[in-house]
Amino acid sequence: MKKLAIAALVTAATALPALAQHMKLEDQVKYRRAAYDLLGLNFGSLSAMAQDKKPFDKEEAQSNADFAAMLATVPRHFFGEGTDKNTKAKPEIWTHRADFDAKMDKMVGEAQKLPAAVRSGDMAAFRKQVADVGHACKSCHDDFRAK
Ligand code: ASC
Repeated sequence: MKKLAIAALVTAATALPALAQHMKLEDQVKYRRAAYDLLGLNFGSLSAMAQDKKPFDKEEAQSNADFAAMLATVPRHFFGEGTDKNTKAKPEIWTHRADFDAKMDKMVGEAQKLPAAVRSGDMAAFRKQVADVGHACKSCHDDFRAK
């Protein structure tokens, strides 16, 4: 069931770039916020486990990691020109788009290493990967997200 749900999400995600081009600006904002919210919930759970703020549960961690890896790919498609209005997105996203894209690439790449890190059963590797994702999130927020 879980695998099926993830497969459906992954299939849906492959059609995102074309979809986003036809969306109203405010709908793009809704879409990326929904993805970031769900990413934050899944990554927050992994982060809590990595810091022993909640017990490590392998099944939950695998689900969190699989969802985080997929959700991480979503927001970049929903930063069309003009979608900074009434948001924390800084205008620098569009004046420094290559830098923004590079930071997105880094975050997506690190998030996509989470499932293997969880499945390895190596807690040190898991903690390191969670930290690497957290740094990648923060690096983009520092430059491109208003406080
Ligand atoms: C989270 C979350 C973020 C990142 C960031 C990492 O759990 O919601 O935005 O980690 O705080 O520095």
